Amino acid sequence: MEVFLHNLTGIPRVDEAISLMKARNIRGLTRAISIVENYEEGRDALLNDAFQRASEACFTLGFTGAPGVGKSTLVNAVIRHYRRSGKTVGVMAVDPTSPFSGGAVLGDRIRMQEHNPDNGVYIRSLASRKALGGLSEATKYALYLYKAFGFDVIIVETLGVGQDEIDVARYVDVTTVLLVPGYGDTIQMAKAGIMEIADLFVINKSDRPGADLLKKQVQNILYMKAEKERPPVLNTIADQNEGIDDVMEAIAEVRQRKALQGQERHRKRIVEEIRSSVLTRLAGDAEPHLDEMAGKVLTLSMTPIEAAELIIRRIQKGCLEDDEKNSI
Ligand SMILES: Nc1nc2c(ncn2[C@@H]2O[C@H](COP(=O)(O)OP(=O)(O)OP(=O)(O)O)[C@@H](O)[C@H]2O)c(=O)[nH]1
Ligand SMILES: [Mg+2]
Repeated sequence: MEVFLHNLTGIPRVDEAISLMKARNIRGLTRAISIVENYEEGRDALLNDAFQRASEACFTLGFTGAPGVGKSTLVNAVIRHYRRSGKTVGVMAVDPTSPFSGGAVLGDRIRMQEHNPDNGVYIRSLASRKALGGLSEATKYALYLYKAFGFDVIIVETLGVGQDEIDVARYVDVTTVLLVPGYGDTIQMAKAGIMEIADLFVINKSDRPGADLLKKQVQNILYMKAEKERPPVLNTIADQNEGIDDVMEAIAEVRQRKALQGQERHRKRIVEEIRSSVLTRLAGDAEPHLDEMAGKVLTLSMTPIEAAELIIRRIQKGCLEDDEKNSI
């Protein structure tokens, strides 16, 4: 028996979509994405709910690169890797040039079909940017829906061609940029913005001539970066499943490094907050002494440095007296 009631058309309403999502029924997610895509009434309520429930435990991965470099083939291999360890995977194929049923996207759906009967994998293409008023916005909202649904791993496939795609990369934890030998524009692409967002470079189709040369070229460009932040460059032959283990290992390392950096950044922010509180407090404590000390400096009985020293001693003495009082 169906647990959820539906309206006459059989399409879940917004509240039903939210309930289905909470019950981890995939129909809820499919419906939720449509509601967001089509700006249906109740869209904000749905998104607010998703924002609140979005799980930060989801690991989000981006794969980007020019058309045909083998993104979907690599993503397939990555899905297989995670499924072997029982993780659920949500995939989003973002293609700004294709409408929902367009060529490349349809191709993706067929190629990734091998995972469809498997309940642990959900694959969906996002509609064109026009339908959503901005590709990166659309992806951001869809990511929240995926996170609210609670996949263990979320994968976003994008064409690495424009600013929008670069923005999308900022929403995911680890971004992998795919290049292939023999594409005249790869280095050009690598130089434009993509360099900034890549956590990892994969030279796919390494069965083709020029793979080693391309790897060296990319590594040369990356020398500009500090060693700690230099993205690894790996070779794969995705359609033969070659090099995938190394990619997975590199992704895990990057994830760990970025998590540590995140903690370090957070720590630095806290240190700064404490420092500024201390300075404000000390300046306040020094305030009542400043006039008197200025007089002494004016009559040349003290230098400003000695005056500051004296004030600090007085403040410290005051603290000691306070401590003594408190301990009684
Ligand atoms: N020779 C060779 N072909 C590959 C390799 N990996 C993928 N391919 C083939 O390259 C073609 C494109 O692969 P896709 O995975 O669809 O590439 P994509 O980047 O997802 O393409 P779009 O989504 O259309 O941009 C397919 O015919 C794959 O079988 C590889 O390592 N070597
Ligand atoms: Mg593809």
